[in-house]
Amino acid sequence: TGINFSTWPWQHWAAGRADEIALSDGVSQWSWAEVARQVDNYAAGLAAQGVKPDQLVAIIAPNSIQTVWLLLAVMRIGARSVGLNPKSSAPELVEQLRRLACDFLWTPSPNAEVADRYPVIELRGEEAASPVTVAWQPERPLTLTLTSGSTGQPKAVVHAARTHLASAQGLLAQMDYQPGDCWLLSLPLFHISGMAILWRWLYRGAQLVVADASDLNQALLQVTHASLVPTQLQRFLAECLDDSRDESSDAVKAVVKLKEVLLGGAMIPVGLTSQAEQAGIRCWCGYGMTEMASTVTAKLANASAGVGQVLPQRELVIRDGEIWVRGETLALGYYRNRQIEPLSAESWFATKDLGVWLDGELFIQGRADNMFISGGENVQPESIEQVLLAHPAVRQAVVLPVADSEYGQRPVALIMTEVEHATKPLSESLKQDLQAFMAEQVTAFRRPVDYLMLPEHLIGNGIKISRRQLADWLASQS
Ligand code: 4YB
Repeated sequence: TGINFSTWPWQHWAAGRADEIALSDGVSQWSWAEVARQVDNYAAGLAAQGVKPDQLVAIIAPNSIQTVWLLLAVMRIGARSVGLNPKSSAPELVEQLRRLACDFLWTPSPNAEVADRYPVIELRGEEAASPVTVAWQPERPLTLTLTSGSTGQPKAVVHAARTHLASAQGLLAQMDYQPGDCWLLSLPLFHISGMAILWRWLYRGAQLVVADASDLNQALLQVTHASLVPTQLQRFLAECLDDSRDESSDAVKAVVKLKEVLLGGAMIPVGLTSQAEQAGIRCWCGYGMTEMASTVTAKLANASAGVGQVLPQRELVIRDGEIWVRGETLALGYYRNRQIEPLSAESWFATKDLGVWLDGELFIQGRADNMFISGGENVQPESIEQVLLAHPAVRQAVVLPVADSEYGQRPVALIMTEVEHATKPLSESLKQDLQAFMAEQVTAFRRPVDYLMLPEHLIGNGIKISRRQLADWLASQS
């Protein structure tokens, strides 16, 4: 029983809730009527600069109010956008833009090496003399979102309003996000987790808050809803609980307006969600991926490490241990050579994630392509990481194989700790502590043979750590 929009969602809300606050950037606020007017003006500005339907605009920017306006305006004129990580190196960006064959570029920090190759557009409003004619079309390809598998170049996943809205509808059948609630744009729009926040906002007609990415913890105190990767929640709780040390947990609850947090993107430690619940924050554990427009399964956090049940509008099966998905939220395809090609030959999409159903709940065991063999035994790095994460000193853990003459490969753990700085080697005492800890919990062939500090420069875009880059780094260490 979802909403069937017959216009662009912001126009829908501008008609029904014209004066209600829709958007805020911490300084200014816009009502739905103002959002609809601004989008039309920016759309006219794009059209005046020559942007045409079905053309591709690359956006290289961190989240900002401008990024939101641009994304909406690009859709409004029937064009498409793709977000690139602004932290990528210039050669990486040049290569991605070339592969995407983008028509225009927008970036707040032009770099000659990148920007000289493409027409750079401006975000400027113009009073539309003749209104932009592209009508609402839920099937129209609108957004491209890059997703990097463990190998090779990132793929550009194409979604339409229909798939994004189906994703929002199914998730909001579970999570409570009402007009008056504000969801922080807490993850980048160039990643599906950020894009999904935008569409939940559009679907519900609630509020979206865009804040300076440099102070996430401060922004989290101003909103009711946020999407976070586990490490972000960990940092928030550490800082927030630290500030109110010696005070009761009631004092913590008083400063935190946050009602609901959606977690995802990686294994979610149970200890983390129970700590958040003590601070009065309801946590939802999600499992999802770019090809399915974000969350596929979700549940309210509890004592089990599972990721709950399948949300409405999605289907999920496990074949030979691997998770396959499909449904209304499935992407239109991958963008290659200016064409949209099907994700796969059949209607189901193979995720490469291994999973099991236990007590009516899905458990993610790790990615099939991360598994390696040690002395004839299968080793799933994620299962070792999960145990390491339960150690109080460990904030982040990545387990990788290293070559071994006797076993073929053996596990090594890269660790980020609560206290130490990433430039220092791990202390001997912590190493010994971890060895003893692991000896109690996992069988011998799964115990890491060494523990190293996770190099800070490879922690990545803050969403996902690249195992490939870490493996290259590890190989260069010996
Ligand atoms: C997982 C996993 C899990 C994904 N356990 N591995 O709106 C949301 O759903 C959201 C909220 C907060 C943070 C992130 C999100 C996401 O969208 C995450 C979606 C995502 O990570 N997409 S991805 O294409 O970049 O990667 C997908 C892969 O990530 C999956 O195939 C899994 O391997 C892994 N993953 N959730 C363990 N709960």
